[in-house]
Amino acid sequence: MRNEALIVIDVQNDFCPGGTLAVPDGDGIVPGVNAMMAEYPVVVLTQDWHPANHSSFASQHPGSQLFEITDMPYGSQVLWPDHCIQGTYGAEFHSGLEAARADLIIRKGFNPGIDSYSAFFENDRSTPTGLEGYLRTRGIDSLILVGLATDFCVSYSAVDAAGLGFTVRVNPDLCRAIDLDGSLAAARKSMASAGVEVG
Ligand code: VGL
Ligand code: ZN
Repeated sequence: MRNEALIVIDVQNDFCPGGTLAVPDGDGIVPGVNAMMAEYPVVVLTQDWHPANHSSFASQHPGSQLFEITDMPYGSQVLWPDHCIQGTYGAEFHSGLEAARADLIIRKGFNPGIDSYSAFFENDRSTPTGLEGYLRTRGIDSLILVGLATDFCVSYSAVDAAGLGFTVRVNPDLCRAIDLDGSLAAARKSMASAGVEVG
């Protein structure tokens, strides 16, 4: 437990009801996440943090549809509604989240040409965010992940963390999913094969 960090993924207004990429009941996890934050020696929050012209936004691809999948140089990419734009209300943490508890806030998705679901690597799965070094230099070898959304940023973060050699558990009660075309089932499968404990 002492070498374990709690990683809270993207509990931001745009992923909560009323937000531009609202996850059903996204705000329902806030009380439980606050309670967990009080119990862990190391707490990291992630913050999706896009420039207004981010290439993951359908608005940047004339003629495309929301949630369409497109080919990018680094692989396939879902085209999202504009969300979590740097400095806007939608990018702020949910007001009920006890964000002051965080030791570190790591921002991701700030490079206009590439998305970053994972807290560890951009979507090319190789450009680091720096979080691995932070955790290792603090002596952390085990992670528990909660947050939004289960099937995108939580699962990508969990799979990457397992690949880096961390022991990883996802608490599904404190996650909520977008569930786009089977994405939740796919995420469960990839977490299981990466050795992520879900429960
Ligand atoms: C997320 C889609 C786009 C997430 C972030 O936090 O799961 N999903 N950007
Ligand atoms: Zn995003």
